[in-house]
Amino acid sequence: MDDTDELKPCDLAGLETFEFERVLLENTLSGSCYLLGKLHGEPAIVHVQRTAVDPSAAPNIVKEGLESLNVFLDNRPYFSAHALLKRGPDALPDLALKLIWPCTEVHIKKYTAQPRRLLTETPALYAQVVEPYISSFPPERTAWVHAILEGRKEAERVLFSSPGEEGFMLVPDLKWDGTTTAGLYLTAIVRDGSIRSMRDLERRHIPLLKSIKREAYSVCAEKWDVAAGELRLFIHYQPSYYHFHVHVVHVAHEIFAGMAVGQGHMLDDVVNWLELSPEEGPSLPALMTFTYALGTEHGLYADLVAGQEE
Ligand code: M7G
Repeated sequence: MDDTDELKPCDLAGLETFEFERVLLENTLSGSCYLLGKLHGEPAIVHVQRTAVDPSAAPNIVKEGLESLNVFLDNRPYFSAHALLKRGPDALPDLALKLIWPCTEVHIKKYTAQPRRLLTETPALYAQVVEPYISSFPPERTAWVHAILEGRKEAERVLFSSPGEEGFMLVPDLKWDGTTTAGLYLTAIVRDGSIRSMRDLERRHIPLLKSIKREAYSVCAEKWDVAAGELRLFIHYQPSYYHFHVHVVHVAHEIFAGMAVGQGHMLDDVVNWLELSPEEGPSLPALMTFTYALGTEHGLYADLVAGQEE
């Protein structure tokens, strides 16, 4: 435990210490932005976003939930207004805040607005550039994963858990604040830390991947009445965290960069590659060439570009 373990960043007093430095990224679609600054003197990223409106709560908000209305466009039949919500015990949250503290250079680069470029990663380029990059990450980078798997964090949020090397945990993703079903976003995290990315998958992992699919379907049907056909199960390559996990996202979810062609791979397709892999030797995910977009600030970008040119 170091000195900063005593400090609380994510409460009103902690946020009052925020020293703003610059806006990293602005998203006009979600009406949100990422701010860089310092909290308690340590670098911090704060994501400020308006909460999504739950369609089941919206009619009542329109009817009797508004404190005031400022109509700034009146051009019958078109009207636009700004409104303030009534306060009260049932008031909905105005903002969904996310905080990374203390944050690292990798976080800052990830959330900084930057151009994206397409790259082609052969198995040789994987061995030469990507594998050493993955191995160079200190274990603290995935400390949050181990805290979940060991039941030290987010324990009350766990939706499914199975033990042993072939086990995994299903939890609501950091990206989802639970306000709307259309925004449903879960993450299945495997217990086997030797699977760092999709490239490490082998035929023997087929039962694990199939059980992730089965349990995700079952949890989403039971808890949110969301059917299998409403769920997109996919894997990122490149991911941000090299501890294998599967994204479980409602099909109505707005498409964002992580779902772009090349970045997301359907779980079913990956299972199929494994089924088609030779009985002996490397599996198809280890033998394939992948083309995907990376931000020019990404830690792999410069070396992959140089490797491609060789
Ligand atoms: P990824 O494909 O490695 O990276 O997915 P991405 O962020 O580019 O999508 C990691 C997933 O884990 C993302 O969907 C994150 O939102 C999610 N995630 C990250 N952290 C640090 C946490 C966390 O502390 N708790 C939970 N529940 N999810 C997290």
